[in-house]
Amino acid sequence: MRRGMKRLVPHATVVAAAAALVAVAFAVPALAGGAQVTRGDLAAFADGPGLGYSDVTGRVQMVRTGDGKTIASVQVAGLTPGATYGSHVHNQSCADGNAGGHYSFGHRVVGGAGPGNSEIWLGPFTANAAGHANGKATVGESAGVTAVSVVIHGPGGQKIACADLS
Ligand SMILES: [Cu+2]
Repeated sequence: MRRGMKRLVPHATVVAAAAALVAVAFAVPALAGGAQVTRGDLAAFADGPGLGYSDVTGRVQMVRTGDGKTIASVQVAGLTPGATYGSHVHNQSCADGNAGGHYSFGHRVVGGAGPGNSEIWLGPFTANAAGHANGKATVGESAGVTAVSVVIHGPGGQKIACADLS
């Protein structure tokens, strides 16, 4: 009887270890392998042409890294040389209320900007002589599901262009 029990205990241990390995196998792709990358193309907002920005183009990218950071970047063309622009991650799609307001974590984050350092700001940036500019933001938390678009604001604050992230 005792010998039988002794055989059962190691067996149970092996089963538990195998179960733990399976759990790790499922968890690892979501972390290490699983940086989530979303991208989008910039298009001028309806007001853009009236403000002189009919041909703003560019690309945006947002990476939610496996270690819980968010890296948002933008490359823009068609800007006014020497002018300075704002750019933020917004909380509605471009076609939904002109992308709504700024995405906010609701609390301070490392690298955050805006009210309470709770937002993701890719600017301000200034266009070069060719009308090109780059912007980037890195924050220490993974952006939530409502971080869905990136807006470019003109020097007067107007929303001139937008990209949906998908
Ligand atoms: Cu904005």
